[in-house]
Amino acid sequence: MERADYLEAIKSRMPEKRYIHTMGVMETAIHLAEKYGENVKSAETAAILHDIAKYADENWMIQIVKDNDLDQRLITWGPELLHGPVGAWIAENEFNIHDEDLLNSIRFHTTGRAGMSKLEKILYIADMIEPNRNFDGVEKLRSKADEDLNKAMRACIRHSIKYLVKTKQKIYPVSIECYNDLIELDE
Ligand code: DGI
Ligand code: FE
Ligand code: FE
Ligand code: FE
Repeated sequence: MERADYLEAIKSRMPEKRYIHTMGVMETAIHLAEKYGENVKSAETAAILHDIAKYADENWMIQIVKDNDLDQRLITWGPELLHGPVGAWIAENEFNIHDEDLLNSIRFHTTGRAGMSKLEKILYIADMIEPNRNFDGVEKLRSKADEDLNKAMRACIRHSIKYLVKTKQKIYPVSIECYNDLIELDE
């Protein structure tokens, strides 16, 4: 499928604001793929599909997790963490995408994980810094993303963990593993 087909397919599944966010992630992911030598088409497709499950029915998503032997902790973690793994399931089963790296980038776009691939980092970062994001500190993350992909990834996961602590949310162990994996990088 081409860009226009994917965009058409996601449009009816999300409110306009999320669609605009998705276009921003697409633009940013393509830019990062060009800059860091990743497959541009993979980055584009992953970005377009990354939030496809964001508005899916929670009970349906829980059923997907149960039926497909996904991490069962997702069931009790609340809806936010379901849409990545379930989005990857939709990409595979509805859009016939079997590129495991592309699927993983969707699967882990909310939590990150230890040992992320270049494409996974690109999508995680693009999701966080796309032009429509405007939280405190986003400019710093944007300039890091233009300097070094790993340092940008570390800054992004650090920002996420800090945010979760500040808002008193429980932290999914996979996010902690991502943080630990990157924290040893040289400043
Ligand atoms: O889907 P988006 O809004 O574009 O972005 P996202 O997929 O990165 O989702 C962000 C949400 O996920 C945000 O509300 C924080 C939440 N989140 C990320 N990691 C964790 C988490 N929530 C909990 N409880 N634990 C986590 O480890
Ligand atoms: Fe998301
Ligand atoms: Fe994110
Ligand atoms: Fe997103």
